[in-house]
Amino acid sequence: MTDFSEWFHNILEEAEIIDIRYPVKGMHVWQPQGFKIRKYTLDILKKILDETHEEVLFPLLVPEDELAKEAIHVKGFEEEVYWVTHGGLTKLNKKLALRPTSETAMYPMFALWVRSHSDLPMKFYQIVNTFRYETKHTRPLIRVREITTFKEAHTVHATREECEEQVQKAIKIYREFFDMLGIPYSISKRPQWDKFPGAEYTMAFDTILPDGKTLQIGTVHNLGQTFAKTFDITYETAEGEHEYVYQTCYGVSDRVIASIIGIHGDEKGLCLPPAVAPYQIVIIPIIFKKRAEEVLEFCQQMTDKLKKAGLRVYFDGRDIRAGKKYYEYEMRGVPLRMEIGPRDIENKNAIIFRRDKLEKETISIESDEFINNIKSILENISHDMKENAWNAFNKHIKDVQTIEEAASEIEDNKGIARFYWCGDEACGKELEEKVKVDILGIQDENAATEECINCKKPAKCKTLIAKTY
Ligand code: A5A
Ligand code: MG
Ligand code: ZN
Repeated sequence: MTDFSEWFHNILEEAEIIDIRYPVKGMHVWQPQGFKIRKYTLDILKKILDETHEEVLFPLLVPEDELAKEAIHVKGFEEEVYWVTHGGLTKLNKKLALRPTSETAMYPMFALWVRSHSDLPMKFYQIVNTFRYETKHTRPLIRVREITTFKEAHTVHATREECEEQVQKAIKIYREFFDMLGIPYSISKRPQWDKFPGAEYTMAFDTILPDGKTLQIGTVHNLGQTFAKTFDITYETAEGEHEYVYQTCYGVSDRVIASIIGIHGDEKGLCLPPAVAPYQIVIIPIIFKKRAEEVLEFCQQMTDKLKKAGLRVYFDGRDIRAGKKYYEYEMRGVPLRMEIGPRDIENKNAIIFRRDKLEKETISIESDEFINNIKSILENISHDMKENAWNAFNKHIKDVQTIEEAASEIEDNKGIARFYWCGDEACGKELEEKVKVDILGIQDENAATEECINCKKPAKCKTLIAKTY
């Protein structure tokens, strides 16, 4: 991929994922193909979350006074909030914000819901659109002003320890989610100056897109008691005392879909993990003048059989050249293509083409055992795509000893540099300036005997730096 940004825009259009011509900057239209990928991605996430969380749905509009209550939080979002000021021709007494995120919509209600220690923990999530008037360059799915696919989870706990444990549980949930999509990631604690407004600390997942820039694809925030104190969320202990709760929240967005597209795609277009592909298999009849009916009939039966086995299958019986269809489904990223002609029917064979490896093989379709074979090929595809993506990712994350090495890692090798650091804000900002990068975050590591790459003072941790989206 010579120019990722151009490739990305082209594929969104050609594969009919989203239409970016909607006449509001940073807001786009999901088209049927994109919507299906989004749906299957969310199905995976919901399935994981539903085991331990409950789904809710809060209003889009947040009253100005609630939004303004948590001073640090509102400061962090003040430049990004869209306001509703009128109802028809009537000026509203109280302005209403389009949620940039839902803490200030949810937590006044949490204050009513949480009564006693026996109500806790509470774990909720919702999948909604949120609005952020982003001033940085907007990009489809990557930095949008209407985040259409915002999954936010919010949890409430009695103790600091349990809250801390929830942060780890959320990290585990996101690991599982990204693993199922074959998206590689690094996990680090954001520096204090880059944490979520109002959080005690923020843990972030970052992936690397093909241009070498990192993309934050998920965050987990430990909110401590900050919001509990602002919104007066308390519970009664077994001893009858009133205590403030501890809270976490964590979110992912449309960026997950951007990563699926960007990380697995190649020169031929999309390459979709079977878990989220709108169609996992496309069946193409190979038709000659004779026996066309027979082949079409056979392909239809094959389609029904595979569908019955729970697979998402599309039978393309259009009367156009097979080569044209191949090109189209390769571009659309369908994981498996099955080609069936008159000779295959005679020999009880089919040709299978793997989108990820661009390799063909002949499989037997003599007995219905072949369905299990196809399922295991799809599993291999998922496995190989994930491994391939992680190999590429690991090549672009390097431990370095000097600032020069860090700079050349980022310039030439396009990725993340990792090194010892003192943890000091002034030193960190100087580093960001020198190498023209952002500090992604820190990873705790025994650093007692090491020195900071920049100021040479004793190191406290390892840090990751990269060019970021
Ligand atoms: N309430 C918490 C969960 C929250 O809002 N966290 S957050 O601000 O970090 O956003 C969650 C995730 O949304 C981020 O990790 C990032 O992946 C994504 N995100 C943030 N702004 C975005 C934007 N303008 N466009 C697309 N995704 C965005
Ligand atoms: Mg922002
Ligand atoms: Zn330092």
